[in-house]
Amino acid sequence: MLNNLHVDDDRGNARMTRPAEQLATDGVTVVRGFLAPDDAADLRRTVYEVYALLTSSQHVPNRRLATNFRVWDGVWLKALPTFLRRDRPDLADHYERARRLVEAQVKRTLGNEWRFFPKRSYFRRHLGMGKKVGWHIDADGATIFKVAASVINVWLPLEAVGGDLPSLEVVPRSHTIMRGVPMLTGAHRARDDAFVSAAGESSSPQLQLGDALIFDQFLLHRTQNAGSSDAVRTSCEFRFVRRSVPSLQTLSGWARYHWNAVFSSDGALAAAAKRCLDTISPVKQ
Ligand SMILES: O=C(O)CCC(=O)C(=O)O
Ligand SMILES: [Fe+2]
Repeated sequence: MLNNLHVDDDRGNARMTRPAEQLATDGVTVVRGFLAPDDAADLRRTVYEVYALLTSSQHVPNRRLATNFRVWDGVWLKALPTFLRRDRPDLADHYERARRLVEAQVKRTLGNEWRFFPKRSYFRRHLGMGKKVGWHIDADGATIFKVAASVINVWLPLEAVGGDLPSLEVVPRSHTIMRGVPMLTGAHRARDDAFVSAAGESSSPQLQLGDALIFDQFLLHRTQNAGSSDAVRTSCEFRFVRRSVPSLQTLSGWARYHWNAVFSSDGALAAAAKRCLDTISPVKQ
């Protein structure tokens, strides 16, 4: 059974559940029926209503909520409750209930130490192949590592994916490799095909409404190359964080991250040098 965290062995010692174990070894796990059918349908309805509300809103007071929605049809969950509470308290209650359910399921499936991380959680509406996201890890691609060392994405598609609509394509076990690879800090934080095929074989799981794909922030993944140009797929990216004792690997990751942020050709030092040069020798018109 997937839902018990502590399975006792013959001597009564607790060990990890299969999803927790698989998440640790493969960096990714699929949990079928993560949400019960009614709960999944409620979540879907709620997310669709949030999209309808944001689409029809003349003014969204929170700037980051408004910008994410305008630029990539993303809904930033940190600002969502306050926005809903003001205009649609009924929808705020529905969202809160769904979020709590997801959190309870994460704790039950993976352990009590995981906490919801709204600052890096979103709904995403993927409109056609134009919005396809290329190969990346969330650690640098979604600037997660900057904020926390141990983070997972509980990815819940609100339509069946892996057939007509794109699932996520993942490279199992790539999280171990990627923890040892310098993170990207510039505007382009994608990895190319050659890099990814050297990291291992990929797979694109078929998922139904209610299934969850849960993965580590260092796992290589992208939007599956599937679906027509007018495909619409909506999904939830609920990220969860846990306290972790900083390991040597984590500390060297931090060091590498900040080293890159300062010294790379598009990092802070390069930007400062450019500003300085621009001041000394302004471009002639
Ligand atoms: O929705 C997609 O296709 C990409 C999502 C993604 O990269 C993520 O949830 O981290
Ligand atoms: Fe991602």
